Amino acid sequence: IIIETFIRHKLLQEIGEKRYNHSLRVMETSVRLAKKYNCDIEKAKLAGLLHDCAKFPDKTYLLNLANDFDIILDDVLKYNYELIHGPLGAIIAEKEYNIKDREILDAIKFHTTGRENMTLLDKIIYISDYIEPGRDFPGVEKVRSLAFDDLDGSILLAIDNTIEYLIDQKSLIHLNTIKARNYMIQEKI
Ligand code: DGI
Ligand code: FE
Ligand code: FE
Ligand code: FE
Repeated sequence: IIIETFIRHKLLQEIGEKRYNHSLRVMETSVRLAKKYNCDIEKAKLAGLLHDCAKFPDKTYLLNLANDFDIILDDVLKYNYELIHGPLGAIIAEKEYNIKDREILDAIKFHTTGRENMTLLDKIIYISDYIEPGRDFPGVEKVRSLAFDDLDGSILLAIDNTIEYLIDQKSLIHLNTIKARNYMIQEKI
C-alpha cells in the first residue's frame, strides 16, 4: 500500500491529472477483467496503473529520454513518436517505479500495439486501455461488451478497428500490430 502511494504520487506529477485519471480507470477495468479471467490481480493493477507512465506530452522530452535509455527506434517508431511511450514506459516502470516483474513490464511495453503471443496480462491491459469508461469513439461499445464475454474476440475487434483507423489516416502500421492480429486469428483456429 505504501508502494502504491509512492507510485500514484509520482505518476500524477509526471503525466498530469487527465492521463492519471485515465490510468486509474484502466487500472479499475484491468482488475475487473483479471477477476473475470483468473489473471493475477496485483499484476493487472500495477500494469494498468503504470501503462502510460511514459506518456509525456512534450515530444523533445520524450525523445531525449528514449535516447538516454538507449531505446532503439525502428522506422515506424521514428515517424510515430506517440508509439514510443510503450517501450519507454516499460523501462521507466523498471528504473523509476521499481517494478521488476517481467510480465508487468511486457504488458506495459506492448500495450499500444499488442504483439505476437500476447499473454493474458498483455490482453487485459491492451483491452482495458481501449474500453475504459472514459473512452468514447465509434465502435467502443461493442468491444466493451465483448471484452467480458470473449476476451480474444474483443482484442481482434479492437485491433481491426485500430488498423482501419490507421489506414484511414494514411498512417504507418507497426509490425507488432500486424503480428498481434495474425496471432489472434491463428489462435482462434
Ligand atoms: O496512450 P493511450 O492514448 O491511452 O492509448 P494507446 O497507447 O493505445 O495509443 C493509442 C494510439 O496509438 C491510437 O491513436 C492509435 C495508435 N496506434 C496503435 N497502433 C498503431 C498506432 N499508430 C501507428 N502509427 N501504428 C500502429 O501500429
Ligand atoms: Fe498508451
Ligand atoms: Fe491501446
Ligand atoms: Fe492509455
